[in-house]
Amino acid sequence: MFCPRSLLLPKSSFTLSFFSHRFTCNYKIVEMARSSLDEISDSGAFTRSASTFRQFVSRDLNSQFPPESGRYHLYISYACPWACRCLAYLQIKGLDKAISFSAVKPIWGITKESDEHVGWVFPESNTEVLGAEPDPLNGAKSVRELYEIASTNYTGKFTVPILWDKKLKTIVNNESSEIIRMFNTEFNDIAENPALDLYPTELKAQIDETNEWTYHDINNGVYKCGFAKKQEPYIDAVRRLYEALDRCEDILSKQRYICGDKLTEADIRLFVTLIRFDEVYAVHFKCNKKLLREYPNIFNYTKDIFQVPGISRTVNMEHIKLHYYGSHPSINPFGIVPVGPNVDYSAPHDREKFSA
Ligand SMILES: N[C@@H](CCC(=O)N[C@@H](CS)C(=O)NCC(=O)O)C(=O)O
Repeated sequence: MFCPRSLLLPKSSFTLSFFSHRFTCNYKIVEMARSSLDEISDSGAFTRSASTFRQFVSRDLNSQFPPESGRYHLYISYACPWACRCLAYLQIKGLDKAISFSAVKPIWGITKESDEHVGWVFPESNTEVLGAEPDPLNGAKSVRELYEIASTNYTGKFTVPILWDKKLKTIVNNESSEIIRMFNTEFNDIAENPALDLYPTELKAQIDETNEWTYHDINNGVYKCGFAKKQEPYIDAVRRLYEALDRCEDILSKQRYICGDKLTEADIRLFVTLIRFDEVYAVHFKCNKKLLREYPNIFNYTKDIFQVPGISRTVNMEHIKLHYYGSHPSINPFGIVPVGPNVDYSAPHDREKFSA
């Protein structure tokens, strides 16, 4: 049972605190949660809901979404780890000329005048926030508007990333784990780096197995720590997070990458969380049992991935910090952004020792 907080009611209807308990009144509401902050179960634990748009760009001859150059656009936030996985693929597969992309403003804002919903919004000009740009395709003011263009009866969250089809003016897919699979294989005729295979046949089982625990305990695990509304689910999420990080440290003490001696999808998926860890999650999500910098192998590994050509362009620490510290008033009511620690991930690392 979810406890919807940001319901789509006219501003005048009720105060939000009215809804901070289990919702039992008869007024017209939108049933599904509208923001990650609302996805809290009765036990106080954060429970992420599944993505909705799940179509595939495919090289199959009768595909509704063939991999044409210039046809698709990736809407991202530089703050969002899930969106940045996709951006990382765009860069390292050499797809940035074939697939355009743009970033929203880092701090959530009101998405519509008529209600209270807060989410991703576009800036009014290219100069308003460096790195963010107005919607180049639909002139939308918010990501919510894109969902409303794509579907008239959508009731889910208005999340990034979005893979948008310019031709059919719709969302193809809003699930990053699937978008990266498409980018890995389906655009190889137009990719500048088609030979790079981050999900090779011989490693598929190992990558899937690694993704399973890294997703639940690390990628999503930090959110479970940060969004928990009761002590027990927080403690449980922290325990699992640090067991998983210890497991990574052990694996990375023996090999360069998380699935062996080759960069794979599992590394990109892990990296987007690790790069945000000391700057944000350690403070904002209370993941402070140990810093990333206290794990020598994970720390060097994070630098190693950051230095893969193209990856550093996907890391905008200003947007990352502005977003988390500025968009979750229930966690950080005054939106103060901590000044540190400014970790230098471009500094030398020791990971080449494994390639000798
Ligand atoms: N399952 C999605 C999750 C995407 C997601 O949760 N994105 C967050 C940003 S990090 C978002 O857009 N949240 C908007 C909201 O909660 O309203 C994926 O991996 O693509």
